[in-house]
Amino acid sequence: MNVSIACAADFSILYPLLILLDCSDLYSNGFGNSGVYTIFPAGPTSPVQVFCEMGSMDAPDSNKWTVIQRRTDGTINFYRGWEQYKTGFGQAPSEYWLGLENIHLLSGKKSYKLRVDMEDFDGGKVFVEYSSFNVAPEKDGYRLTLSGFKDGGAGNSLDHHNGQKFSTFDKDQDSDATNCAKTYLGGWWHNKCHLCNPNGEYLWGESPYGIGVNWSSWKGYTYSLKAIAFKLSPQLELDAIG
Ligand SMILES: [Ca+2]
Repeated sequence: MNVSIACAADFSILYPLLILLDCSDLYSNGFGNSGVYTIFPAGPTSPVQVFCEMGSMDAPDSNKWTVIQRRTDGTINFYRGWEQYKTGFGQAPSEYWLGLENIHLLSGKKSYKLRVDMEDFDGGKVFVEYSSFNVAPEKDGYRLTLSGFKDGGAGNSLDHHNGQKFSTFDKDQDSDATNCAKTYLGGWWHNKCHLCNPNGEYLWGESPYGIGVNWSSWKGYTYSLKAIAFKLSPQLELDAIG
């Protein structure tokens, strides 16, 4: 008994030293199952809980996704201010925002691609991918940079937000005369104002214009999605060549 406890304690000390930056690193270190794990994008003293999608045992070379944003049921309030969007909020494995600082640090340490998976309330499922994804430091407003769009049926609504700084109701860095985050009820890389609003109010389908969890190029501005998740995976060499 004492032996197993000692092993567990030793392991928890060693864990950060492996520099487990993301879910891909966890997979490489023997953690093969999807689920909630602790990663260290800001270094060994700053653990962060995330949901990892490790793919299937049948396809060991498939992408290992680190989920950075997730809406599934409306249990978490996403109408929050700058400090909370900066540091993160919510609960893995349910609904959460990993935090702009963590996302920035992650995206600076490896070359990542982004996948966004979405579901409506009628069983429809679509996605988009971008072959590169980066979030700048806070001094540049956590500016978003994307390229290499691939359509899985949802359309390119996120492109409108490419190059934008992040805005919250208490920090307006958008390109509109109004306060987009306040009008549309969610922190986002708002432009003038949005073509997608993944952090908007969770509203179960048909809903007032622009304030729901919208992806306009798929379901328009008056439909709030059932689920959406933003996830990162390191670019594979094949992706870089392609
Ligand atoms: Ca504004």
